[in-house]
Amino acid sequence: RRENKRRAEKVEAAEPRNKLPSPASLLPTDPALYSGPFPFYGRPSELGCFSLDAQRQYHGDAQALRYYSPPPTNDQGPHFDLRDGYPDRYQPRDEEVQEGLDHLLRWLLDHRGKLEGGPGWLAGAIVTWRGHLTKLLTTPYEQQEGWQLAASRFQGTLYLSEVETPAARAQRLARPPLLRELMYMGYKFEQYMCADKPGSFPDPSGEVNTNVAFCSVLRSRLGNHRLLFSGEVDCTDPRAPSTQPPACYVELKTSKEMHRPGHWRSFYRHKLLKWWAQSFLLGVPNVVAGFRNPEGFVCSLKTFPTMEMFEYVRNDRDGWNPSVCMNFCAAFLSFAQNTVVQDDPRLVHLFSWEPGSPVTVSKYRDAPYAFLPTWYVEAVTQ
Ligand code: 0WD
Ligand code: CA
Repeated sequence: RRENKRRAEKVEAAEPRNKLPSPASLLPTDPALYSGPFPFYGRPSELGCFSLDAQRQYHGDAQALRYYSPPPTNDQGPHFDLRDGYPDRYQPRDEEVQEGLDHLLRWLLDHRGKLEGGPGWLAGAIVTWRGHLTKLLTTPYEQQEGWQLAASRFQGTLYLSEVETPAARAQRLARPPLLRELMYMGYKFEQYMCADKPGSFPDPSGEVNTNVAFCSVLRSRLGNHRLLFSGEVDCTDPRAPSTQPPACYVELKTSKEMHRPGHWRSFYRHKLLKWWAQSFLLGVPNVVAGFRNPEGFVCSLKTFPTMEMFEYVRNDRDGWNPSVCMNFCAAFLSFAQNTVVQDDPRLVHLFSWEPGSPVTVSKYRDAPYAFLPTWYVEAVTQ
């Protein structure tokens, strides 16, 4: 505890000078406080999409969308070498570039005039990445990693953009070589499972470039909160029962091969929670997992329907509950809506959370936390 306090003081001392007097309220995160009935969550509907190319340049189309193309099931199963091509055929994205909401704002700028419900709809909405909402959903059960979310209100809309915590930054900069390779292996699995065109086959001989991304933009509602968010989608299944997005989308994951019941238990309690939260938010019906052996080969695949994931922990005292996740997220969004009252793109409320503590708030003006870019603010203000 004393160690924590000393660390807190150090952070305080390094705090930017433009910190403003902060609201004193806190939001608790204990699961027991959020165990009510499942709140309303609207079926996410896709408003559009965009792509990022090999140079991380924005395109307002689906050019980066790939097609689900699993190996034939009649033979002995897959034998994917996930380490193939590492590091010589790997172009990793530059993680020093903090993009904030920029790509999503670019999409919004091009489409805000054509949104259903008119300009009034957007003024009452929350705009963010799906990944940020995933972190909110899993917060009541998270015991390792904290988060920081910057919030600004502008023309009524509440924008939420993640800030990398000092601990996350330190971990990223000191990432061990084995972990770097493991990250590559996740992307390599996508390459074995996806084709560039419907009806064609995967080509694992090429490069793995993690600048490339296909993002879906959706709207939904959680309780009384209107949401406009975007998430990266791995691929679409041309043979899915519904060809309508997001019902045709497939999420791909890799995980360690498991051999003991205890391994599976722990997988259901921790990993499946994250997989569920991420895919449920966007309305992705299936997650296809590739299990890798110690040599880095995927020799078995398993499809987890998103709506069946909770069944694995329903009777587990140490499991997770979707209602808790969604109720906490709704409570956080209400907390944020009530805290960020001033409409000002240069003003930021920074919501910070560390496991074992409640969510705290601090308030800043301009750099380094302001995240709505001038090009966006000016174009919308005109
Ligand atoms: O600026 C930031 N702090 C962040 C930006 C944090 C998280 C995401 N992003 C942006 C990136 O531009 C990325 O293209 O959002 C996009 C992905 O958004 P998302 O769907 O909301 O994020 P999430 O659900 O956390 O991740 C989806 C996929 C990941 O797949 P896995 O299977 O590992 O969950 O997006 C990728 C990754 O492949 N991804 C990222 N790609 C680039 N930069 C990032 C990132 N920071 N985080 C996840
Ligand atoms: Ca994935």
